[in-house]
Amino acid sequence: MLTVYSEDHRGHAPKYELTFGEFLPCFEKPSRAEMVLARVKEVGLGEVIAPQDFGRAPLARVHSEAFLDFLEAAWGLWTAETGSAADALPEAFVTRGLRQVVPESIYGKLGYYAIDCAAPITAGTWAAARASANAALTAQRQVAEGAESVGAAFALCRPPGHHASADTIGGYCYLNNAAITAQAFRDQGAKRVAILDVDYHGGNGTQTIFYRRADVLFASLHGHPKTEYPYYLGYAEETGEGEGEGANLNYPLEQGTEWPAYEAALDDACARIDAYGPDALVISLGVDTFKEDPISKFKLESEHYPRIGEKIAALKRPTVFLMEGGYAVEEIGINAVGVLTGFEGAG
Ligand code: SS9
Ligand code: ZN
Repeated sequence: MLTVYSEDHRGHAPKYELTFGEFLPCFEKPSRAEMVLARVKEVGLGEVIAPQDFGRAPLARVHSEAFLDFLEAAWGLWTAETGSAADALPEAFVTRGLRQVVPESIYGKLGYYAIDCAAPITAGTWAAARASANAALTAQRQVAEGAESVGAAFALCRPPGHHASADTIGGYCYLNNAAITAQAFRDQGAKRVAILDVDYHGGNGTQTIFYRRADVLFASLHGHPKTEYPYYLGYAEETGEGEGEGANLNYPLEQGTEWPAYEAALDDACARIDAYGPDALVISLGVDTFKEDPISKFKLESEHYPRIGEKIAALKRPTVFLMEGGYAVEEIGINAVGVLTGFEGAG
């Protein structure tokens, strides 16, 4: 399987995030991608190519222009206003009773466009986020134009994307790579696209972007939001709205979930995706479901990841895998690439 990887992610190495009541060193760090790349090479998964630059147009199909302007300008505005070399983070948020205005201050803008303090902006964030989206789009193009031999491709995206909505960042995410990829398939003629999100955290950004649409099915298995980030979305009763009714499937699972319950949910999601009949499949591939993950509470073991890949392969659709979360850095390569080799072995 082809891997798309850019070194530009290294320029995005924020220092601290707010987690467990403290500013802790960021869990989402460059070594994550390096470990996955090393494993891709170690198992000989296939060729590794650099992304092409698709420009801003495919990003703007999913994100608002104002949001993209903000992301591009944020670091410059931050340094100009604060003179600080620290990472840019919000200090107030637009919650109930406040006005939806975009203030002049970068602090005000950050609070308007961010949902939490886990998506710091640094000098290299915009370039890294763009390279990450370009990796996704390059993988998409390979699969869409694909010779028979390219039934699937892997974009080694960093930073991840599934918590970013049309106009918000959060949870280590800036541009929603899965949504951008699904939209690209649609814009190139796919009638229906399915996104399967297996990251531990509910893909609130992806859900929101497609919530009123029937042309993109979103199915997500994740830690139950009653106890897990992102807390305010990802409940089973969220099934879509208007034309999108029935095209949003959440599988919230309890803390401590082990393979049997996970497999049952995954089988159900795959059956629903199969019945939907998508022309293409996008996988938000997070491996923070692993038992040793430092911020998550499922109990999957390394041997289970190839089985996830086999189940995805059984759907027999053109498939783009996008790297999302996974914070047990030592095993992130084994687990993420395990899904891909499982997919290939089944094919
Ligand atoms: C855990 C804090 C989680 C954000 C997590 C984002 C995961 C992205 N107590 N904070 S895949
Ligand atoms: Zn996650």
